[in-house]
Amino acid sequence: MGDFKLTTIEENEAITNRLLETGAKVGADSWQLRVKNQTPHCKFGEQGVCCRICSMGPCRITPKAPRGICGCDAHGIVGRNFLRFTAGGCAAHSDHGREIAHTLYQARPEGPYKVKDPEKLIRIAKEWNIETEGKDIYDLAHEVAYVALGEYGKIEGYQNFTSRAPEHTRELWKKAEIMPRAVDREIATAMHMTHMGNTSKPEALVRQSFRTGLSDGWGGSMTGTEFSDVLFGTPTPIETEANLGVMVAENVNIVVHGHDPSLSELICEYADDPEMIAYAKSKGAKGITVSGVCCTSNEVAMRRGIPMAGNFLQQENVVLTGACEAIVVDVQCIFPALGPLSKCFHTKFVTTSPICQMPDSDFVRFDAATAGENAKAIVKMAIDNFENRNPDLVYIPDTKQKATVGYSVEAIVKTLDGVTNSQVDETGTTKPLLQCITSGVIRGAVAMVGCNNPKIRPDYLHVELMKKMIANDIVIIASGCSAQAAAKAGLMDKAAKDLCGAGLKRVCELADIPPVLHMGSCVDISRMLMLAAELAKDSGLNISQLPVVGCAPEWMSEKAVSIGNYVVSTGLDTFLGVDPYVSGSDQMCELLTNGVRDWVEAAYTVEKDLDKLGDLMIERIEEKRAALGI
Ligand code: CUV
Ligand code: SF4
Repeated sequence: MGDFKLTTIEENEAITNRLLETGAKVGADSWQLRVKNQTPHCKFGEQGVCCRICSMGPCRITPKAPRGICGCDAHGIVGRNFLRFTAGGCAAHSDHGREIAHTLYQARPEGPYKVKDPEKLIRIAKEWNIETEGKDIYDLAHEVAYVALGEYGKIEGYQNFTSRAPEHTRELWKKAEIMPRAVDREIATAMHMTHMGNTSKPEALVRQSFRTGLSDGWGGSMTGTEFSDVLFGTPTPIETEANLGVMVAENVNIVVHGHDPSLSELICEYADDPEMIAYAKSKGAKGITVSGVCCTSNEVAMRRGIPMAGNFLQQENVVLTGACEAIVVDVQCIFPALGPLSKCFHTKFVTTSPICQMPDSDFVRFDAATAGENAKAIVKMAIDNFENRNPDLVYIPDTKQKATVGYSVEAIVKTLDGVTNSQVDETGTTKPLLQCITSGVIRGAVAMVGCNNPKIRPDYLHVELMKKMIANDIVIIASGCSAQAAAKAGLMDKAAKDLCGAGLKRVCELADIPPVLHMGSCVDISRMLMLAAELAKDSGLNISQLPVVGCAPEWMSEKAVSIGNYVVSTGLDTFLGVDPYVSGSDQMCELLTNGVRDWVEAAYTVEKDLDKLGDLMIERIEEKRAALGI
């Protein structure tokens, strides 16, 4: 253990630079070059004061032109843009959830999609008052999936999953009129409200932003998480590795990228198939290595221990290794750049979803009915491509770190059972964790989430903030590209306990956990909501009283804003390191960073300075503790 060492940002940057040299050799473009061409960014866009929702515009707000042609002011324009941003994110997450529910609807005992966690299925059915007695598990799966699909367009009532939120939270939502109705309806309402000549009142736009976000977090995303668990298994702690060094030069390398585990699960299965491995050997490879990028990577890492090649801003790097036979993508966060880039190498860029179609890719339409054959064909395509590699271009950096991943709520509860020795003996609840927090052994928790963004040195804020938090006895639960940043750095290696304060270190030792817990992909931020809800219920406190905050220091996508909105609406203060294009309206800024506290007992903080951001989070956690007298 003594030789444990984090991988530094500088080391990762050196790797990237080395790979960019290969890129230069073959005339490849890169995000690093494109950023230069796009900088400085448009000021109007940055401040959110550009409107082009009708063809009288586009209108831009300046001191001399304080209103658009229709008379809308900066606050209305910024507010509408913010709501549309949210709607885009909610649509993406929720449609992903819908796809998963649809996959469950097509699950069959003979596969390729089966029910791997029947217990969870039954639990959800009971929650939703669906009769389970004496039912065949697949009949039940279809019935529950049908109801889940109906949640997207339900005629009346609220999202079923909101019943998991504490009573107090639901009261707040009702009072603020942000209780989420049908998912599709919230997205449509958002689009309708922001049509030319509708809402321009910031307060109303923020309310709908929150309601739309909530329909994501307590609707679409939770559907994605829960039914992925039903189909592919609820994650339990598992060992894996992270960073580009997980790719293997002698093997056929398949990289899965995107979000929907329906594709990657089957790719992994076929890559493991003895027949396929034999085929790979017949083509001169030693075997097949599947690794991942972005959230689809998190999904298969959590359930299968599939290694993580990298996060969002490393997606081009996997191709630049010259050793990637196929990068197979489903939906979201995929650079269109992968098409032209793959053409500079032998790499096959395989798109699979009608939702995500890109030039310069091989499109293999993936659907539940033919998924088995599709996955097999893709694995075969990668194997056949092995011999086309140009050995002169191959460079796989040997950098990687060990990581323990797979901390679903169920796994966290189970892992922490028995850690505390005293009064608490309630197993299967969050009480042991609560006791660690109340006693001060752990000061609190930060949910670290979200993407990379070229505006910030990749991973820098994620990793530095995590180091600072754990040194202060604040445990990290992480998801998305933030989790991958942690894994690449080594923070998900159990040996990272040595970087913790004495209290957290002790808990890590007793529970045998790393100080940064991998909770999954971005839709799995719904796991964090469930954990917060459980902690609140088990402690008798409101969610907003818990010494827990959320943080997305390097976020970039619309989905991240939808997430931010549901995390804040759920009562957790949320810290951002990148401004969500709202600086052009003081009224919008005021609402988001303060005003909304009256509705949901939490608000946003935007802070670009690393040290300040970290200090503010610690301060907030300590304030919450002080208010509780702990
Ligand atoms: Ni959905 S949304 S870059 S992969 S975390 Fe990664 Fe996570 Fe952001 Fe995308
Ligand atoms: Fe301009 Fe108003 Fe049209 Fe927007 S809606 S483009 S502000 S005229």
